[in-house]
Amino acid sequence: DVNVMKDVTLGFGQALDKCRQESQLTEEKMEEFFHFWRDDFKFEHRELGCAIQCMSRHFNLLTDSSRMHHENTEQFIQSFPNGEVLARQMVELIHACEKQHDHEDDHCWRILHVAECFKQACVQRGIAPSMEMMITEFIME
Ligand code: BOM
Repeated sequence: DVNVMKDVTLGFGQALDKCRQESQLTEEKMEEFFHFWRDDFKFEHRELGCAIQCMSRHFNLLTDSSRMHHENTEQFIQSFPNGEVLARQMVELIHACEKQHDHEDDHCWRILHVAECFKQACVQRGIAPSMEMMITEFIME
């Protein structure tokens, strides 16, 4: 459900400010985290992968080898309203994307490519929120 994805993205995005410095992700490279869902968003900056790694760590969603921690990620998603309707599906989508990119040794690059793959999978399944929804909600908060 696109509403759940909107809430999870905004929740996850709360860690962006904290992670900007250590990942070197400038506002020029990504202004707000919800821009992730823009149709024309380009996954080209390694710094974004580093920032997603830092943000995931912040919520304790990664294992020691910087892969998704399945149980913690499922619980994190379930902590949002109606999160249980998407939690399993999201964990499965991310895991399928991890398997596709497992050969990539650099954690930041791998996570960037996993994130892009995850977005594409969400768009295909119709669970990606629209930018209109994201902006409206972001302004209301
Ligand atoms: O192998 C490393 C796993 C990293 C997961 C990357 C997933 C991409 C997340 C970016 C978008 C997030 C929106 C919601 C948060 C879901 C937890």
